[in-house]
Amino acid sequence: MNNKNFRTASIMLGAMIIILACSLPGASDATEVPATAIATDLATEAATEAATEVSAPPTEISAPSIQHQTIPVGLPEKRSGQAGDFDSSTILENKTTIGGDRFTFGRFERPFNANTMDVYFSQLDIVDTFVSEDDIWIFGTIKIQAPDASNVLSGKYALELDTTLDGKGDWLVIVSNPASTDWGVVGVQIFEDANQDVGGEMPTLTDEHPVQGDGFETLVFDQGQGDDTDAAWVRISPSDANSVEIAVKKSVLGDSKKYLINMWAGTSLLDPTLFDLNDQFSHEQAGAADRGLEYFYPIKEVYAIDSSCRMAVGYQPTGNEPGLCEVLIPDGDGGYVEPSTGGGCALTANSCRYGFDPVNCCCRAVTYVGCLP
Ligand SMILES: [Ca+2]
Ligand SMILES: [Ca+2]
Ligand SMILES: [Ca+2]
Ligand SMILES: [Ca+2]
Repeated sequence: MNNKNFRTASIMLGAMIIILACSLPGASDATEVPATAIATDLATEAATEAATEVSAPPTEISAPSIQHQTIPVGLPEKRSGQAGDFDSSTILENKTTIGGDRFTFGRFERPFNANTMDVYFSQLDIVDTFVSEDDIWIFGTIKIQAPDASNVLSGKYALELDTTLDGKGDWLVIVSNPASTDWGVVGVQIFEDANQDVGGEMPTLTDEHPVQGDGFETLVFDQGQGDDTDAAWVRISPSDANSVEIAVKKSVLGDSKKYLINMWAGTSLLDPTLFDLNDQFSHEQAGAADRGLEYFYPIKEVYAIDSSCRMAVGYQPTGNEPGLCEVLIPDGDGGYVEPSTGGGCALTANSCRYGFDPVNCCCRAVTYVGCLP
């Protein structure tokens, strides 16, 4: 390359560099938007976007389009059933034996932590259950021992209904962390076992072979969403801070006039897909709450859960229904004897199948706090 050509090339190259430089962002050109302005715009845009993203969910939640038509008022005075449940509140203190925990029979009394069983959860300890009805609703009341240390009902509470009377639950109405004495649908869900695999081959009892069921798999009502927006409700009883009241529409459950009902309290183990718990876990995995069952004691993978026995509503049970509350069934050998009306007690320990209460002169029931009616 001679000098002239080199000079020309250098000039052209210099011109190109100037042109390129002028077209780069940040070059000193009055028509260009300053970089700081762009940055500010971007930041504002990002902030607006972020603000929109953050504020979007509350907007959706705070503006539900659910229009409720039918809201429960109060519970009927007349009860259709009552079943007490073991009160575990003094177990740790007195080192006494827990009653009512029989894994293989589908009965749980485990308002404690796993393995060490040294923490008691009063908000998960069912002590009494009630059922009542009016023309529209079935009401289940779960009375627990006491709210937790923060004075709240932190947990899940559920009604399980067997409307086909075969011992296999058909419906689970479950509520989470009830907090208000006003009826509401927040945290309320209804699940159905549409494919009827709850309970496996041996309803209520532990199956001989592992059950691969999906529990209550069909969500038919979710906090106001569903075919009936008013299907189920919850409140804390306005007259008793220890009682959770759950209302479910009869029409949603197929208008069954006869059914078996039991109730639950729990946390993560009270999961619709884990029913029946005594089919999904082995006895070895689940453990036992009763010290007398040495091989299985203490509670292990199935913990922080309580269940009540099954009450029969709308019909006279035979007494052979699986999981049924103990009912008064006189029998030939050591059956129930009416207490004498005069002084003294006509009953002895031999009169009672499940324990004798000499103070009140009555027969105890395994699943009943107090005496049989
Ligand atoms: Ca129980
Ligand atoms: Ca209990
Ligand atoms: Ca079973
Ligand atoms: Ca199922």
